[in-house]
This record gives sequence, structure tokens and C-alpha cells, in this order.
Amino acid sequence: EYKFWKTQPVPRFDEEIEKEGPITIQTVDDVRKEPYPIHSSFEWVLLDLESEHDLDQLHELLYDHYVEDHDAVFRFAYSKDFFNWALKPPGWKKEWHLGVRVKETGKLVAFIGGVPGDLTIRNNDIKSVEINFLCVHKQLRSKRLAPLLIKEITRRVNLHNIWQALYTSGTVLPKPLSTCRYGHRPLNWTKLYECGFSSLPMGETKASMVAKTTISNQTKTSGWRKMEEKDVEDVYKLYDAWKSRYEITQIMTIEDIKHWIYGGDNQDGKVIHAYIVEDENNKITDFISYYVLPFSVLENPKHKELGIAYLYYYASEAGIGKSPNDAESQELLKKRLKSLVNDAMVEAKNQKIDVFNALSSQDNTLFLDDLKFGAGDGFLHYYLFNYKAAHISGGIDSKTNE
Ligand code: YNC
Ligand code: MG
Repeated sequence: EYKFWKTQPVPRFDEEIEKEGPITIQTVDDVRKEPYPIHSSFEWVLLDLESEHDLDQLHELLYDHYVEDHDAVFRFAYSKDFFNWALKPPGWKKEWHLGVRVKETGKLVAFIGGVPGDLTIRNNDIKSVEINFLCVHKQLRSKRLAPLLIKEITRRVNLHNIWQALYTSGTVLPKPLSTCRYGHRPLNWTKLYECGFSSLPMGETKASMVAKTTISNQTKTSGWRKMEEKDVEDVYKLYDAWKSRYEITQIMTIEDIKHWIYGGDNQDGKVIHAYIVEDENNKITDFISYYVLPFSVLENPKHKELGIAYLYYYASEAGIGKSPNDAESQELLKKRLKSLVNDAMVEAKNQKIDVFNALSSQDNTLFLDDLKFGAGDGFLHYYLFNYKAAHISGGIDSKTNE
């Protein structure tokens, strides 16, 4: 039971957390200087995501071997644009794009990725990385390659004097900091039904479901427009003031906002979408963003792909400097968020997105029901490496009391 994780600096399931902070403290001198040994038919490789060849290899591995749903009906359809966004934020390092190759053929058979991502955990700023895209080729599963990848990326991060990491997974490991549930808002119910993503609830007809889930193709928030590069600094200020609502947040610089929210220099409009609200004095009062990550639909005669949008960061003046425990301001914020998320969904629908997803994190529980998100069967667990922190109910960013 958790043979590997038992050896790692993470809290045990039954552990009461009394004092928050790092679990083990080391210095760079303590860190092993050579890569961990790997079976002689394989070799470690650092992917060069600036090169088409390596980007292609990563795409090929994840496209066929990454996360699937239970029945293997859908699989995340990561694109090269998506990797460029997710794995190359400001400060990205090639040495954290770690792969395993078959020596003889050069075939990529495993990967783990890390990017810089400092955190604020209840008023403590923590230098850390975010780990993602852990993947082992289907034919090499259950051979303990995953623990080796985790140890080797840890070593490579530690050599930069970074000792903490954030990661998420659908798998239960010791010990979740928080668990969020996915909510799904159909934008194209008929297609979702034909793909087996949505089912027909008792007492409904296809026509009644279409009627219930139809949304307008016009946004309604006044001052709504697409975010432009010139808005980056204002959006940064808004985010920075907003994030104190939450117990755990990502620290973002202006450059980070430009990358993660606006889309960076290579803004191609395919992965990240952001909108702002501007008042009569041209002051930006709100922003909202979502990213697009389609599903491949496996073995369906009619559909190959589902367009899926994920609600991402947002902030609104309606919630800045307001306590989540103040009922009156929560009511105003709720109204505002409903308007923002509705309009984000209108934009997504006009971009041919079929379903809009949101986690039960941030302030999302204020609008999920009213905007007709259905609770999904997927959960996402959030973890911290080498850091003890009291459990957060609801979601990573949620300040709701337990
Ligand atoms: C997982 N998702 O429990 P025990 S999420 C972490 N995250 O260890 P083997 C996982 N650990 O129980 P396989 C994990 N899934 O003995 C499994 N494990 O202690 C643990 N799937 O290894 C598991 N991607 O190699 C067990 O298993 C040990 O061949 C078993 O490989 C697992 O990216 C996997 O879901 C997931 O490709 C690679 O099944 C494979 O099955 C696969 O025998 C499909 O491994 C794709 C998939 C996972 C997506 C993600 C976040 C990863 C976080 C990793 C932890 C990072 C820690 C921080 C490091 C930096 C620290 C600093 C500073
Ligand atoms: Mg393995």
C-alpha cells in the first residue's frame, strides 16, 4: 500500500496537521548530483519543446497514453499549442521537461513535466513548481517507472533550491490538500448526447433538454470585450487584489499574467481565452478566462472530437476587499459572477465549444447551480509535495469554512 509514497515527504492519511510548513528541510549540497539509474534499454532525455521533432514525440505519447475516462470513451486531446502554453510559462526550464526514451529506437515512452509556479499558502510565500503530464506508455505500466520519474524530477527541481510542488490528480494519494468536483454545463446537448457524454434524464425528452440548455449567442454584461495585450497590467492588479479571498493561490507576476491569462507573445486564440469588463471611465473592473482542451471521442461513428472549455482564473471588483462571510457582498458578487460566466459561455458557444467545465473551486459554488452546471462524476485532488497544510474544503482556492 503506497510503497513509494510512504517514502516521500507528504502527510499520511491519518495525520492531524498542527503546524503548517515544510516536512523536510535540505540544502542543494544534500542533493544527488547524478541522474537516478534507469534500466539499460532506456535513457533519460530532456525534451526540447522548441523543436518540432520533440514536440511531435510528446504529442504522440500523450495523445495515445494519457488520461482516459473510466470506460475509455474519451481521451484528452492535447495539442502542440496547448503544450506551448502549459509547459513554457515565464521561467520555464528544459531540464524540467523530462522524458524516457528507448535507447535503440529513440521512441519516447514516458514523460513528466514541471514549470515554475510560486504559491501563497495562508500568507506564506513558497517557491515551488507545478508538476503535470506524468505519463507512461501503456505497454510499460506497473513497472515502477512512475516513482522513478517522480524522484528524478524532484532531484532536478531540488538542484534549483526549490523544495515544494503542487500537483493534481484524479488518483487518491496521501494526502489530498483539497478535493474538487467537476461541473459540466452543456452548450451543445445533442452532440454530447450522441457522444455518450450526457445521458437523457428521467422524465425529459431530447427536445426538452435542448430547450433547457440553449443559451443566447449575445453577451449581456455591459463593457464586455476580449482582453487585449494593453490590459495585461490592469488584469494583473485586479488578480493581485482579488486573490486574498483564498487560502492558497498562485503568485503571478505581470509576465505570468501575460502568459497564463492573455496567452503570451504567440497568442493564437486556440488555447486560452480572456475577456474583461470596462466601465464608463475605461477602468477594468472584471476579467474572466477559460482554456480549451478537447476530448478525442474514441470509436464513435459520428463524432471525432468534443470541444471542451475549462473555467480558469477570474476576478471582480465586486469581491475585492470583501469578506466571503459578508452575506450582502456575496449576493452582489454572485450576481456579477453569474453574468461573467454566462458571457464566457456565450463566447465559448460561438467558438463551437460543446461543454463548459468548472471545478467547485474559487467562488464557483456561487453560480454553478443557477447557471445549470450538472455535477460530474469526476473529482480532482490537489496535493502539495513536502509541505503540510490544513485541509481546504470545496476547492484549492476556497475559503469556505469546514
Ligand atoms: C499519479 N497520478 O500510487 P505507490 S496526474 C502520483 N500521481 O505508487 P508504476 C501516482 N503518483 O502507491 P504506472 C499517480 N498514479 O506504490 C500512480 N502513482 O506508492 C503512483 N496513466 O508506479 C502509484 N497521468 O510506474 C504507485 O505505475 C506508483 O505504470 C506506481 O504509472 C502511473 O500528471 C502513470 O493518469 C500515472 O500514464 C504514469 O498509469 C500511468 O501505472 C499513466 O508502477 C495515464 O505510482 C496518465 C495519467 C497522471 C496525471 C499528473 C500529476 C503527477 C504528480 C506526480 C507527483 C509529483 C510530486 C512532486 C515532484 C516535484 C517535487 C519538488 C520539489
Ligand atoms: Mg511503470
